Amino acid sequence: MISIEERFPGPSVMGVVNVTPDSFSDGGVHFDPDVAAAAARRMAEEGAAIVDVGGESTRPGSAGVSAEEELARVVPVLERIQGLPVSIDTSKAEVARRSLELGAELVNDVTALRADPELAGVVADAGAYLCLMHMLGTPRTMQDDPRYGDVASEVAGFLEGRMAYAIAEGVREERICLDPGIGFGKTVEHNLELIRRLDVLLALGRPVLIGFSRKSSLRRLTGSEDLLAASVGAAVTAFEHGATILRVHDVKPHVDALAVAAALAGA
Ligand code: HH2
Repeated sequence: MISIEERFPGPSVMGVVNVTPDSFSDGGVHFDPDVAAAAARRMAEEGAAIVDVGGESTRPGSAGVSAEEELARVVPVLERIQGLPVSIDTSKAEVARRSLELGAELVNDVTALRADPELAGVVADAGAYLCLMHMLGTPRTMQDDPRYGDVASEVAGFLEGRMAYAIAEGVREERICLDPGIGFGKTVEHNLELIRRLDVLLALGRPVLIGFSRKSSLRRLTGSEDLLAASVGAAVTAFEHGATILRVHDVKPHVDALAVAAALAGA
């Protein structure tokens, strides 16, 4: 299998398909498997390089769901979108295993392999791609007064450690991408600093994924309820700072904006 940077050259758009009743921005919208599958197909047509299917909300305050419930949500969707490039947003080995059998090629774990001791082995055995994301605390607690000394170097240090763990468990380094986890235990200023100083994370030598789409920092910065323009602005800026995979809810406007940003950058 080719390296993740060859498979997802910058800029690559990852379209979000949340099969949950309670996600923070699109909860309930794709809860029906036919609707979720149609949304995934449309995202691929609009230029998404991959669609990220998730059955567990990680919004601030959320408690988590069982593997059975998560499987019941995502499997009917994955069965309907065979042949599309798929990422599975899960922290559970059982969910990842079944999703990889159903054609997923990337495991997106917001806990960076801390939640389930078997997940690293599942990813390694399948030779799947892996996204390791930083989160301070858990979704239940993460927005309770998050504090850092130097947010950019602490996040990079954490991800360096999780990458070493993944590699020790048999995941090939060239399959791994890193994500500072915008909004996961961060204030608005922390999120902005992480993008401004993305070079600190890029210094680890792995591609960086950013998910700024529709996050509450954008609402705080703009005062708007419609976060589309704010999301596109954040994604383009993240790309200009070196992020190559952009996780977004509104695929077409991001694909268009990033195509122009890439052309202007001479990429
Ligand atoms: N953000 C969310 C979920 N998964 N994965 C990565 N790698 N990076 C992110 O920034 C990220 C993520 C939260 O967004 P969303 O999926 O829209 O909401 P919810 O977790 O409530 O389903």
